[in-house]
Amino acid sequence: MEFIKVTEQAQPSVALIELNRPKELNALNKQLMEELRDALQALDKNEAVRVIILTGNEQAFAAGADIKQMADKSAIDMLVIDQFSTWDQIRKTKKPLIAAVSGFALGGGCELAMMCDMIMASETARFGQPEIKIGTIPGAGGTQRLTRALGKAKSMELILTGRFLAAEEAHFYGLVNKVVPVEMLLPETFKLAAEIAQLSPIAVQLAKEAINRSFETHLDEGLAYERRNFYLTFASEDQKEGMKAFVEKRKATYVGR
Ligand code: DAK
Repeated sequence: MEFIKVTEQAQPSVALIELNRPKELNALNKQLMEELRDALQALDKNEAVRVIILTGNEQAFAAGADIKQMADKSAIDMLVIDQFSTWDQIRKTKKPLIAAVSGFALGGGCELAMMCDMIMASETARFGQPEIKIGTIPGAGGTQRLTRALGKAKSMELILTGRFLAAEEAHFYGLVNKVVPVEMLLPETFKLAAEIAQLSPIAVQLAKEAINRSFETHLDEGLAYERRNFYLTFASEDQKEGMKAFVEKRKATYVGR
């Protein structure tokens, strides 16, 4: 791996992926996204991992897709090379994926953070979809996910002007879960991850799937999907253990079966 760093057990059951192209503010080129796809696929299969954290560095989570790599491409090049298909893996990841964002999260960087299940932000985090300033528009879900998170008015303002949203404002609008001082970003993110990692991975995965359904379907279908996943948890040892432990007034131990 050249452009990302993966630590499988950064903390027990929690993996850490660090985007690592600092000179280019972690611009997401083809190779980086291929490495990220491969890492996510491997961690998703790794039973020792229950939660994955994705982060950048203090200056940037990621300043977008690599503009230099796409500047002179034609529409047909984009279609035929289809280098952006690697991005599909982010939303296919079954385990909880938490973005820890400091500095710039712009364009594809903002979209990448929004594809994660939760976003923890440092006080220096700045979110934006500035594609309009380089003559294009968001292409990895920005017009959809930002609008769902912020509402139409603010999303229009950001996408049509390319303005940035500061961390506190992003928190006010519900784009991020929490804003913390820079030095607390990873410790606080690990704390959140550890809380989830001790729970039943089966229930966590089914809950994540059901929440994501709410963005993809109408209410009736979403509710039916949720009910199906709820019933499915009763096929797991974890559900038996969780409910038994509650009745016996002890802490449950979840094995992921
Ligand atoms: N691509 C390539 N290089 C970048 C870059 C980027 N997005 N962002 C920064 N860099 C490079 C700069 O060129 C510079 O390199 P050198 O000149 O030193 O070689 C280095 O990083 C440091 O940047 P600056 O010198 O510009 O640093 P400043 O502090 O002055 O400014 C900045 C920071 C973040 C405000 C500025 O760099 C900037 O505006 N960057 C571009 C932000 C942007 O427009 N991002 C959106 C790109 S379009 C899709 C998936 C994804 C996408 C589309 C489709 N599908 C799944 C279909 C995504 C598209 C995009 O993200």
